[in-house]
Amino acid sequence: MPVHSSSNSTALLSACKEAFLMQLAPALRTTAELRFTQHAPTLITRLSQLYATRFADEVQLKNWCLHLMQVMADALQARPAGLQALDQQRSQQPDWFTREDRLGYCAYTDRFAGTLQGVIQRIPHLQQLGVTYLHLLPFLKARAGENDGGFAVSDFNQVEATLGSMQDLEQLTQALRESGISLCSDFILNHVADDHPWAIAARAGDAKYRDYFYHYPDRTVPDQFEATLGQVFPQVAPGNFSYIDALQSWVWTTFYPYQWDLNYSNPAVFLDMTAALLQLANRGIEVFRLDSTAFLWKRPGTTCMNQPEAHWLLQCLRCITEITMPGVLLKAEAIVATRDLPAYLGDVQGGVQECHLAYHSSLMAAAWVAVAEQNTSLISAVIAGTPQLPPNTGWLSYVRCHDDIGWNVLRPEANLQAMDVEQRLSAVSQFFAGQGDSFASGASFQASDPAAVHGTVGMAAALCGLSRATDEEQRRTAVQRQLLLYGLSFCFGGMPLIYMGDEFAQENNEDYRSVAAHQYDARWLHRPQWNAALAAQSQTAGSAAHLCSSGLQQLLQWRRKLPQLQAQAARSLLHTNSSSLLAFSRGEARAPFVFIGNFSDQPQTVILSTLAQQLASIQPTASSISRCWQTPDGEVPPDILLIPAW
Ligand code: OTU
Repeated sequence: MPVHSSSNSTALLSACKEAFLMQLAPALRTTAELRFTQHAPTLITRLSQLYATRFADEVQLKNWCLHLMQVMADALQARPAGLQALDQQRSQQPDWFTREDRLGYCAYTDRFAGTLQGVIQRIPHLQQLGVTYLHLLPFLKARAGENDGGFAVSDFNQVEATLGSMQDLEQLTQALRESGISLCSDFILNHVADDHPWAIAARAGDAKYRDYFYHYPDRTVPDQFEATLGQVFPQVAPGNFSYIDALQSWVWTTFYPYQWDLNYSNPAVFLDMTAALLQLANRGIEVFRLDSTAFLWKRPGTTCMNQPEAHWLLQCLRCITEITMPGVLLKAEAIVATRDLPAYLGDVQGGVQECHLAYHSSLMAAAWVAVAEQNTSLISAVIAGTPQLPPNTGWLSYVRCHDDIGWNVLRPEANLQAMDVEQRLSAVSQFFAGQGDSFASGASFQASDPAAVHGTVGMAAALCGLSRATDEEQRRTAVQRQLLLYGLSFCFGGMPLIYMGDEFAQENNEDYRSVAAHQYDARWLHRPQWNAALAAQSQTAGSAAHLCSSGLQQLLQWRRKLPQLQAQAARSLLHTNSSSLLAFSRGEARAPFVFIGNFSDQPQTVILSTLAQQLASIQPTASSISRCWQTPDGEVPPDILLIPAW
């Protein structure tokens, strides 16, 4: 639904406009005014909805809004000329990140290249892959000791000392930009570390900063909330509240006890976090991965996920970046069910914009279910439930990331299929933990009991069977499984992502077991170190690393030539004659691209006449490119990608 302003907010809007423009240098005003006119009505309406009741009267609300205008104007004034030029260019081409030649890569700075400066040295590797977007996992100053891989930030204005400095960050973003690569950084907006200055001030008794967090003197309110809350780390961080002696209170800690949830019902928090984001953007960060977006707003009697206000907060951030730095992209990390995902990308009809990109975690998890079950029923349900997206948005489609593969997001689809959900998802997680006659060698993550469904950890290659392969054929099969998953991520629609190590079929990293700050968190099993030997091996024919890297290159070459694969192109699920095939078309019906993937260990026959009935342009005479495609002789239609099965 479009956002409408009331007469009060119209007055507020013009006060804000005047204040904002007045603080800008005259040269910036014309463009800024255009952007303000377009996006500020939604911003002011949403801010009023979120915060009007938090202020004693309208004057206070107005003063707070004027303060925000100051923060925005300061950021725009301070924005380096090169970034302003990029903003201009991207405003003219708002679909720049959705094209078929876009490709993401994700790595830890230290594990990939030692330091931010080291990452500059690795740009040739990224260019060779065709990467246009690099997500470096958290690199800002984090708390010492346990810090959830940097997801417990102590200072938004400092880089972690071992990785470099803010100057290094600026040099890196510039070097990447010159190479056509956008830097994506996590912006951890749900929580800060317990040694962030706000948390320190709260502990010292500063009432202002105590209210940056949710704190309760006894268990009454926490217990009420706990009745409907889930748990992210049930084994090592059970519950959602931690007792903090210095505050003599229970503090909301959704994740680890040292990650204190920020209280976004307090307008001061929103203002300070906005300032932090804008300042980082001015260092040259072009994409923000907004961490844990689903959790931003708490409401009694709910799971405290996906609340309308969480969306309004994101919409406000979007309006703010649109006004001050429209070249910047927002990416939602919300690990939620398929039906709750599209809202993070805004509203198809109403024109309300939210994030540009969102992780499709259900698609990712369902693809792994298809590998385990050799059956595509669940992933087909996920795709059927994935709507067409608003203009200039796309999915972040991925095979693996630094987190576990969470099975719970699939419950709604699994519930609709005639099988016991608990048993089905447990079987999948046991399969990837290598039980029974499984080919996989991963592990279950945070399962509170062996039969419980939670997540799976392990590198893609290990989950695909490479580590247990004993002969050439098994190795080839494992690599083909991984290529099938990557093929899906390249074809689905959005920004595909290669997770560092997957380009060489890198296997698990067991080192974490002897690192004090990591040993309790099995996600480190799939957080590898850059392996120069493997990178070199990938140049030599015959190795699994080579099979994998050359296979990926081949897929990427295809992808770059297929405009049907840009994020906005339509997608239709196609019916096939086999429960282990997944088929969908992309693009217009007269010239579609067709993805067909075989998730079975056995060759499958695809009856092209079945597809032809669904797609006017495909003639039922096509032949196949691999042993499992038993079709009549003839040519492969150019717009059919047959992903070979194993
Ligand atoms: C995110 O993750 C990050 O990706 C994790 O690495 C962090 O630990 C976490 O936030 C806290 O900052 O649910 O939507 O493996 O899937 O924690 C937020 C569990 C999340 C992650 C989960 C996740």
